[in-house]
Amino acid sequence: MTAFVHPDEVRARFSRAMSDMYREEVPQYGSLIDLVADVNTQVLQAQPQLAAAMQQADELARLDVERHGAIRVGTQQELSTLRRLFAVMGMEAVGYYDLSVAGVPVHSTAFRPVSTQSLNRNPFRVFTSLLRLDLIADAALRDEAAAILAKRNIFTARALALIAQHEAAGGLTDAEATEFVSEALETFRWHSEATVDAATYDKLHKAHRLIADVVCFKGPHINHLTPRTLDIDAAQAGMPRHGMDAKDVVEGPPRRDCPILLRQTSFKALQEKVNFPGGSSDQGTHTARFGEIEQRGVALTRKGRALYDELLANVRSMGNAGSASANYQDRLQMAFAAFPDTHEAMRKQGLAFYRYVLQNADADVAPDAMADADIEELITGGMVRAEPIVYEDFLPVSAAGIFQSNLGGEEQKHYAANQAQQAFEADLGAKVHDEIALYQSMQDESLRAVRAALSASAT
Ligand code: OOG
Ligand code: NI
Repeated sequence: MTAFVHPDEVRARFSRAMSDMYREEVPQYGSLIDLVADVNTQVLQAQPQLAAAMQQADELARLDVERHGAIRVGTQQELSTLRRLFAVMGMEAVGYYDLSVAGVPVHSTAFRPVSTQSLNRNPFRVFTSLLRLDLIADAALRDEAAAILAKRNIFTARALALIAQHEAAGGLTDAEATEFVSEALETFRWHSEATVDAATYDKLHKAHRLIADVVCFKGPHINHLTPRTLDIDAAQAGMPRHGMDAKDVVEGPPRRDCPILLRQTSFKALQEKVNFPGGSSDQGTHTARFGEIEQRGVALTRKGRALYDELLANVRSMGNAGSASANYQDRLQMAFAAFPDTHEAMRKQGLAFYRYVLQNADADVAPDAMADADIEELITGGMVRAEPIVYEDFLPVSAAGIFQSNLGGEEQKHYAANQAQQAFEADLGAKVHDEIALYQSMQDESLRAVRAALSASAT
């Protein structure tokens, strides 16, 4: 029997290779990684309790390899093949994000590992957007874009063969996995030569900058990678000192004692030279690639998420100014005073998800009493601890903010709210996981394990 490389290992290799490639393509990303590493070291030194908690939750080891990336594709064929490619690395489509409301003609999902064990080994995720040509008003332009996209093939022949091999055999050998990583990498590489002439590029660019980005190049270049920081405000403040043009505001919830969901910011996309084919002397520039940082907190239940959405909407609708207005962070802070900021309160009010861990099975309580004790009693009694479950997904309003500040333009396009999850899933060739259901089952599973261990020790 041939031994297959575990998909988690293929993903870890791939994420490392992507990071190395992007560091070469966009040197500022390397500076960002260094900055984040410094900030994280300082936080862990200053907060030994946090360091211990992360150690205990098995999260410390993944901190340095933690990152996500993003790509944008143009066709059903590209999206469904990506699903098969990411499956080789144990990554599945989680969540549906409609960004048309925010003026970006795409809808998206995130490919990521789903089990706790796989997330702890390597949480690499790829936010993947599909261009919605149906939102382009001009029919001739829509057809032209579709015709250009129909001609390209974003995967190498060998990558396609290895995907098929993985599906047929159920895994890849070490040599195949190595080859797969380097072949898959080709899909995400930057190509400075456009596939269309300058006039076509300009026309598509005028329709929407994002359309040009998706349609005019050989492949879906990785447009950013994002390490995880333990203090996003410190990292944001450090960016200008390291020569980075930081985005104005941090997206997501405000700074809190107990972080929730996801906070994100980026250095703005760089202007890069573009050449046009056929020996044309035309030169242009293209703005697409940037670096981002994120700070992750506890995953919220549907109830917690509804409260988050409500508070955020309140802040953003004040004076209808969105996140661009002055005092945004202050107003955010004020509005979120209504969101409990201790883990105990969030847990008791059912706002966030926790993993229950038996920590002291032979405590001073009669075992049969423990077996049916209320979970809160067990926590108070010190037999069980509740660890926050990290939010592994994305936030549509934040993602829109990241898109907007990196498309390089001031203009805002408006599309009507246009959820099309079923059409997206048809193009993907699979249903996306409901992210909240995944957290719920992690929490339930941990409770079941605690109960099982207690009743085993009671007999
Ligand atoms: C994706 C932007 C969204 C995030 O972290 O929310 C994103 C893109 O620009 O393609 O990456
Ligand atoms: Ni991102």
